[in-house]
Amino acid sequence: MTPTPKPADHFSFGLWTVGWQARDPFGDATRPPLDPVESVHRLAELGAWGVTFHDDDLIPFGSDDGERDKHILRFKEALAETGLVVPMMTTNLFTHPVFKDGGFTSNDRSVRRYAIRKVMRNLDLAADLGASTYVFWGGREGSESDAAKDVRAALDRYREAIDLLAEYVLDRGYGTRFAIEPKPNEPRGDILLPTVGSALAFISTLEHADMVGVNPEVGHEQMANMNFVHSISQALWQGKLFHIDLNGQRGAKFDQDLIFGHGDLLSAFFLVDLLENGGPSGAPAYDGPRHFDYKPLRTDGVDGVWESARANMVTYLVLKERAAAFRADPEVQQALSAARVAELAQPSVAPGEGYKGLLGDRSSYEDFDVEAAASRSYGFVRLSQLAVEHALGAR
Ligand code: GLT
Ligand code: MN
Ligand code: MN
Repeated sequence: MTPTPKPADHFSFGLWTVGWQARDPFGDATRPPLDPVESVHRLAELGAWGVTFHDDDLIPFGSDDGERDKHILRFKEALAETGLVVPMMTTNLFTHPVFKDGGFTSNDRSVRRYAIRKVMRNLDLAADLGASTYVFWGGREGSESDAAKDVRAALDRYREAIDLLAEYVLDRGYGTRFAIEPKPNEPRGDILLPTVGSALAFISTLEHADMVGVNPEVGHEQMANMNFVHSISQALWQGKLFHIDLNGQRGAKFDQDLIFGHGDLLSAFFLVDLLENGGPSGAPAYDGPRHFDYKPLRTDGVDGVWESARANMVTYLVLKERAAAFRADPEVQQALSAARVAELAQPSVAPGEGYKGLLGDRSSYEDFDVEAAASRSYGFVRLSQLAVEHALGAR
C-alpha cells in the first residue's frame, strides 16, 4: 500500500512546475496552458498543502493594474475554497529579454533598478498572501564570457540589491525571510553563487544576514557534482536551510528537473532521513515546506502532470517510511555503534581541557598506539548495505 499525501505532510508545488507546457530549447509546447486556479484545485485534491509562484506565473508580464487585481482575486478565491496556503513566492527576473544580462547584476544600470522595483512590488503581494519565504534564483545573473562581466562588481550589485530589499521588508514590517537558490549554469554559461557553499559565503557579507538563508535544489547541486546531503547538512549546521527544492537529477549534465527520487534514489533516501530523522542524531532537522521543483516529462499529457505531482509526494512518503524503519532496526543500531557514528558528536578535547591538557595527555600522542588505531575496521560496508536494503524495502 502506498501512503496517501495529506496537508500535514507540508508538500508544496510551484505553479511553474505542473504548469510547465514543456517548451524546451529544441521543441515547442506539448501541453496546453494550465489555469493557476485549476492547479490549486488539483493540487489540493492530491493532498498538497501549499502552492508557490513567480509574479509572472499568476499575472502575465505586462498586465495592467485592473487585470492584475482580477488574477489575484480569482487566485485568492481558489485558496480560500481549497485551504491551500502560499508559503513561498519569488520573482521572474529571467524570461523577458530585458533580463538577458541579468536582473540585479545586469551591466545596464536601468535594468538593475527595474529588477529591484519588480521584486518590491511582488514582495507587497507576498506579504498580502502570507508567504513567509521569498526566493531569489538568479538564473540570469552570470556570464558566458569573462571579458564581459566584472564578477567582483556584479557581487557588489547583488549584495546591494539584497540589502536594499531586506531593508524594504524590515521597514514595511513584513517579516519575510529571503532564500537564495544556487545553480552552477543554465541558462547562463556560468551563474553567480553556483553552489550552496558560495551562497552561504555571500550571505555572510550581507547587512541583514540573519534574514537570508538558502533554497538548495537537489538537481542544481548535483549538476555541480556536489553531494546534496552534505550541502544540506552544512546549510542546516549554519541555521540557513530556509527552504528546499526537491527533484531528481542523474549526474552532472543539463538541469533535468526529474520527479523526486527519479534521479539518485539512494541520495534521496539519505536526504529524507536527514530532514525527517536528523540522520544519526534522531531529531527532525527541518520543519519547513517540502517543496517540489520539477518538470512533468515532456512526453506526457495532462494525465502525466497530475501523476507526476502525486509521484513526488508518494516517493517522499515511502522514503520517509523506509528511513524510519532503517533507524528503528536493532541491527542498524548495532552497525552504527560498531561504526562509531555517535562518537563523532563527542568533542575531541574535554571541557576545560584545552590544548594544554591535550599536550599533557601522553595517551593522546606519545603513548598512542597508531598501528592499533590504523588497523581497526570502521564497518561502514555493513552499515551502508543495511541502508540499501532498507531503501529497497528488503528488510
Ligand atoms: C526556474 C528554476 C528553478 C527556480 C525557480 C524559482 S524558477 O524554473 O529552474 O530552479 O527554483 O525562480
Ligand atoms: Mn532545476
Ligand atoms: Mn528550483
